[in-house]
Amino acid sequence: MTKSIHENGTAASVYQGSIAEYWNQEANPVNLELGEVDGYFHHHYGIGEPDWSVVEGDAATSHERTTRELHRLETLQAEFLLDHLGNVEPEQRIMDAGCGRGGSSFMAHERFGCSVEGVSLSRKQVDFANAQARERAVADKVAFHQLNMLDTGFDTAGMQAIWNNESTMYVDLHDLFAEHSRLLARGGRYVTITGCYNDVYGLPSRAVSTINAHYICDIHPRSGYFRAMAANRLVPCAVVDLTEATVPYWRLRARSPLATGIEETFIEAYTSGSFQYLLIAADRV
Ligand code: GPP
Ligand code: MG
Repeated sequence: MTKSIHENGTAASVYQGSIAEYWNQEANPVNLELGEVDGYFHHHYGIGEPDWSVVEGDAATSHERTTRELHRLETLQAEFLLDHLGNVEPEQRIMDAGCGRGGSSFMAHERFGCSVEGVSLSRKQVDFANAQARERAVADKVAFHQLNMLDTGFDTAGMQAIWNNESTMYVDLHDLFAEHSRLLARGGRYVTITGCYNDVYGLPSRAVSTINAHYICDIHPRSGYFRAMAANRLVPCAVVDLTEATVPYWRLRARSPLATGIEETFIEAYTSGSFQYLLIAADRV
């Protein structure tokens, strides 16, 4: 039976409740084994050229070498996102919208020394990430909250920077950017890395629709980002097409024993031109 809105904690809709449920039960080895490499647990994909030697040589160690390599590419992606957050001072506060198990939040704190608030609908992800914050002895600076990113309740203009690392496809962009715009200080920075469908191709391809069904998400058109930003005082200052940079990650992942079955669909989506992997950075004016 469909759960009511209220049975789903902070979820504002039945849909959001289904997202929380997905992430509360998620335990894909492709995320957990990669995270165990160095303790940074990511829920996003990778960029950069892999060292293809990992799929060759000693079969007994190939799995582990491939896992480390996939993790390295995911970490590079997070570093690239953080490179676009601008200057953040230690006394400032920033927000990871859709923080997953907290990998990027810890990286951001280490880079800037600032306070980081991570928000997720999933109780399990929030508890996992807060346990990591305690283990790392940074719980006074990095905190995770079971909150709806569309309605966080945080103070107006209290954030110097906000990012969504592959989490915008779970929300309406106008609602999202209205809330980000409220939270960001004037002159603050917003960054997203996202998969979007390509308006030049047309409407979503079969591969894009398959990705939507796989993760229960709703991939937006590229145009939708700029429309919703413009309507909410967010002015783009950098747009980087990372499509070519992410395809090798998927080709390597397709050859890993940790593949989940969605790999060929991503390769098809990207190489057909129907889907793009973009970084968009914007100033709050
Ligand atoms: C990766 O999470 C990101 C998403 C599920 C959001 C959808 C992103 C798009 C670009 C469409 P994950 O690391 O948990 O996924 P997986 O288990 O496949 O590695
Ligand atoms: Mg993953």
